[in-house]
Amino acid sequence: MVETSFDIELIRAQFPTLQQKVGKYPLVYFDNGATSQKPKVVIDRLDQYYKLENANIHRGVHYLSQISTDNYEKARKSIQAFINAKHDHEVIFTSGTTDGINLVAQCFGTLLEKGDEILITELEHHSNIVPWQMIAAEKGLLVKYIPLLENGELDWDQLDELLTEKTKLLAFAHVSNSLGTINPAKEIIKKAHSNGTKVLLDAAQSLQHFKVDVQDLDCDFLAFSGHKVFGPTGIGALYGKEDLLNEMPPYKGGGDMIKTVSMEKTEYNELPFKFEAGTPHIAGAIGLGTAVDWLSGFNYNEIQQYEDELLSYATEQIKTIDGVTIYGEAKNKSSILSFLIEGLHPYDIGTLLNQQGIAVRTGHHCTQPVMDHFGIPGTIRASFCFYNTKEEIDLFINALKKAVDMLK
Ligand code: 7TS
Repeated sequence: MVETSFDIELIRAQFPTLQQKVGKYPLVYFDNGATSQKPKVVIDRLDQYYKLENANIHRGVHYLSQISTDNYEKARKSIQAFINAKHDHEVIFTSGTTDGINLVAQCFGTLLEKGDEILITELEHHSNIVPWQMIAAEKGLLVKYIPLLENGELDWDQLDELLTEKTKLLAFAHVSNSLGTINPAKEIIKKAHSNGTKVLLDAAQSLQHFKVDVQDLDCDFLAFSGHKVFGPTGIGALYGKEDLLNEMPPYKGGGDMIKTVSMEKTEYNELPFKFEAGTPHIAGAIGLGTAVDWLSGFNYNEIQQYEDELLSYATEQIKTIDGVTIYGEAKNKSSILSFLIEGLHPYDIGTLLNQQGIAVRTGHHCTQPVMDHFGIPGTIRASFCFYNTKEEIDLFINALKKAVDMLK
């Protein structure tokens, strides 16, 4: 029995999407790794913004523009508090994790020289691989990888050897989106720093599951997406240490990121505006502020314990099905269950599960090097959130058994 001290029915009641049926089946949403559903408080906040507050920010002296600007900057402070950044201007609004990583690759990348090295891992989402390969090709840098082990953990023992005097940045996922592995971020960051290497943490899959404190971790950059932490799509944030952000040139040129522009030259604005060219996703930022305030109202220890119990229960149950292989059995693992069933195509399983109201993801999950490592084209991935229940896992397992019977 999954025990919880928080009231799961009260939590679920806040999510309109979860109240639906898919045909005659209740929706079982196990695609939280891709995006989370939104609580009513966030939906209402967006509604209020567009109904009553809509105006462009930082430019107007009028009533609505001032309200919008205040709320946008208040959202930045909410995110500062959420990740415990030292200053609010260390929080840059982006369109998501991908955008944040690209910003660092381009702007920090500008400071690097031919022959410098970027260290990433074999476990990364494509958005933490491709931007580094792009800047490496442009600047003549070398991208190196921490290798993956069979159980889904990274071979961090190789860190000392892979870090050289040329390694300027280490970038890695806090939590793997395809295997659920939780990387020992604090310890790794400390080692990288002792080599003089800066660290970017891809927190796309961690903030929704456990407390992340940028000052405690001492990461130099951290990127995350709003839509995975109960906020809107198209918004996210990049945290960067003040001195590094100041040192880096801007990412995009345009309005709001400048102090003065003449026909000859431009003087850039101060942080955080230097990195926020153009009209931003104002509603999104405000909605994200509401989402992280809402999430901060929970006790993370309870969330983590509850999700661990869900994962253990699902893992135990799925092992009763013949021919199941689980990918990712790290000791420290987040609530992601990736698996295959011998002889069956993941896509067929996903389709039959969908016909029974179960939403899972199939494919390579934008982590093709991970799939190559295991010699498979993809997996079926069930990813859980604290609004999921043991009863939903039972529905999933029964639906999976039915799908297997139909296909075998
Ligand atoms: N990094 C990790 C670890 C991710 O899981 C994702 C998205 C990203 C970066 C990119 O985030 P975005 O919001 O900028 O797209 N992961 C997934 C997934 O697992 N299924 O769909 C998106």
